[in-house]
Amino acid sequence: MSVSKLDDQTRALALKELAHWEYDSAAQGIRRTLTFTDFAEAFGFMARVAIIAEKADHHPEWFNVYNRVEILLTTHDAGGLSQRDLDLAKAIDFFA
Ligand code: H2B
Repeated sequence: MSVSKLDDQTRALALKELAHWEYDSAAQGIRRTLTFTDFAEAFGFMARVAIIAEKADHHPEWFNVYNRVEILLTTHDAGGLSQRDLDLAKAIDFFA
């Protein structure tokens, strides 16, 4: 399925709904950092996100140290932010 990069106006509008995320223009994606009580909580969250990411065939770039998870969502196939990233961000917010 083809997916296109969102234009600036659509992106700005969409980001108003995603309060925890900020746009990183250098990375062409959106970022959120989450902090959990410990590694087990952080990894449990990552496991839940991994299952939906795999089902959607859309995967986060992320980095974990102990209780912290840093996430970047971008669509490689589109060269920037797409609707798939917004959908995954909403799902991540649900688990956070
Ligand atoms: N994840 C992300 N974040 N961007 C993509 O463009 C992407 C992906 N493409 N997961 C998918 C997999 C693609 O490589 C496969 C072949 O569908």
